[in-house]
Amino acid sequence: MHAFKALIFDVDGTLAETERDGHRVAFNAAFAEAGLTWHWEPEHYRRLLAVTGGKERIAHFMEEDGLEAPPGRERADFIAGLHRAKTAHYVELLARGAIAPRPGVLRLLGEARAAGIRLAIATTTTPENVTALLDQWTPPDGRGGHLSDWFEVIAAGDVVPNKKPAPDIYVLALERLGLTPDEAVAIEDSDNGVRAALAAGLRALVVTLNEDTRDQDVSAAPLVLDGLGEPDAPPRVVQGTLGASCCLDLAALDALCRALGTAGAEQ
Ligand code: XBP
Ligand code: MG
Repeated sequence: MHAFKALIFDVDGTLAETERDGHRVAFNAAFAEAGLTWHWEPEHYRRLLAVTGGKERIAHFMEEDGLEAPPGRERADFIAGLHRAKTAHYVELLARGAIAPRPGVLRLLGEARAAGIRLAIATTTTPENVTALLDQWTPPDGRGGHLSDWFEVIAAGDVVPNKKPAPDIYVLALERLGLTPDEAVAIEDSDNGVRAALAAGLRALVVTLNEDTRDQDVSAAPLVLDGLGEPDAPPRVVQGTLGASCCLDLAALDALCRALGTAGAEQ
């Protein structure tokens, strides 16, 4: 018996490094296609990541740089059109196999599924991006099929009024799972994600920092690593402990839940 019933994963930056070589490239392709000279370099894009949601990010950029929609175009409609084109470019890029899972992701998903732990997603990105990303990877149990089918709940994008750092998407994921916050563990990569999960009441929270988020303040999370890691390539522990485990596995997550006193599944 494990100390939690479900794992709720963030997507961008957590399951894979999707931002710099994925979303950013797709935004730039959409801008070029629309005849705009806008171009987001990696450093600029990293700063823009403070704003979650692609449409919201474009709107923020336009505001910051005093940019207007073309004459005769309504602003929200213009942004929505750009964003639709961006999504198409992103999905196309994924179909070319451009983005690999972060080390340890498929291992942990495989362990969780074999143990009957339920899987869910809570992300600000567009739903079709999530399935496109998951389904380019081979499910680790060797039985074929689609990896997206392993996830009982995929809570994504505009289905909630407020994106992260608001708690809405986690609240929705928990609601759809029919679980209380103490029965699930969240896995995130950013300060916005940490704030969202904590505000939804999820105390068992693991952060796997990456190139874009390594300088962010995620100190409110009880366990912070630089990745999930693999037995032959353990992660660096930034905060908290992996217990007796060398990388993030179910035993480490059990120990985390017990230390926090969540251990919902055992009560
Ligand atoms: C991800 C995001 C998303 C993506 C772009 O945050 O902020 O906006 O960058 O996706 P998180 P869309 O990892 O916290 O979910 O363009 O589809 O919005
Ligand atoms: Mg993220």
